[in-house]
Amino acid sequence: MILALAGGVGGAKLANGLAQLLGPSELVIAVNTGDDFRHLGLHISPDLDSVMYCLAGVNNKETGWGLAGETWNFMEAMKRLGGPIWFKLGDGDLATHVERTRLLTAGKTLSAVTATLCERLGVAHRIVPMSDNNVATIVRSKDRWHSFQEYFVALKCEPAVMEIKFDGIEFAKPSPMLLATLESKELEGIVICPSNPFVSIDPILAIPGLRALIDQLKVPIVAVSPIIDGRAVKGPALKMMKEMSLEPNAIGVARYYWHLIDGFVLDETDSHLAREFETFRIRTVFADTIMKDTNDQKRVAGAALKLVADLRARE
Ligand code: FO1
Repeated sequence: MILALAGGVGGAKLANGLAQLLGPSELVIAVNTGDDFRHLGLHISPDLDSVMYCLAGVNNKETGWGLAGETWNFMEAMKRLGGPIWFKLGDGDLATHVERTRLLTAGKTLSAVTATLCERLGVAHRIVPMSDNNVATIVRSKDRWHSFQEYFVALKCEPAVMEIKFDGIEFAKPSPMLLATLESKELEGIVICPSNPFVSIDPILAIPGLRALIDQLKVPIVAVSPIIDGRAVKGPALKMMKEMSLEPNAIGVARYYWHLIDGFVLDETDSHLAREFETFRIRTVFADTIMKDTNDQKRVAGAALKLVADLRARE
């Protein structure tokens, strides 16, 4: 069994590739919920939805979030009423948030609600929230703290990030399936998807006790670089690295993950960095990691799984 840690668009793509190669009993995808927030009275879980829609094959491939072929009547009506329209909720997507909120209000956990939504969308693989407790990523720019979606969507990632916190993390427990997977004898490896290390992967790793649990595991941990040729495929990862004085390339990512990972999948355009990686005790492989379609996703997932297998064979 493989555990994938995912968040955002890059996470959804690799998770989908893994789901093409592994059966539902062979893969658990644990997803960041630090981006979750309440909006218009609804519980929005952007990363869970990005992964769920992608595996259901109904995702909007242009934006990376939301549904394909979406209509926007709700937003247009909201605009006429002068309501908040900064966060775009398509008509079909809105149904997901309404149903999630209805089930949560009825007392179900986010894990149970996610399993129900996945089942209804025909997703057989296990997509689980990192935690059933509320955790909210907040970012500080100068002397102001912003909620994640305010920073990401309303402010278009423009403020320079100086500090990141995960509000409520001290009370968060790993979701039951995430914990069970980490404690399972069947676990063969962990794949860290090419998601933003600071706001997608760190919230998962920051759950109290989780890092200690991972550190004592004997299985290989492999990350796929979200930075390709000195550029973030999508989102503010590279900008954040510069703002946090980290080397703004794949080396910076590897250094950030250094104590955690055994293997690193980089894009072949970064092969000139190979010599620098010799100083790390991390096995690196270079592959074409651009994921435009399902075949690309399968190829990158295959490279990550091969690296897990190679590292296991070496032990
Ligand atoms: N991202 C945007 O840049 N603008 C939006 O209006 C927006 C709406 C939205 C609605 C539902 C949803 O699940 C995701 C949405 N996202 C939007 C994406 C979201 O902010 C990001 O995917 C993540 O939080 C970062 O991983």
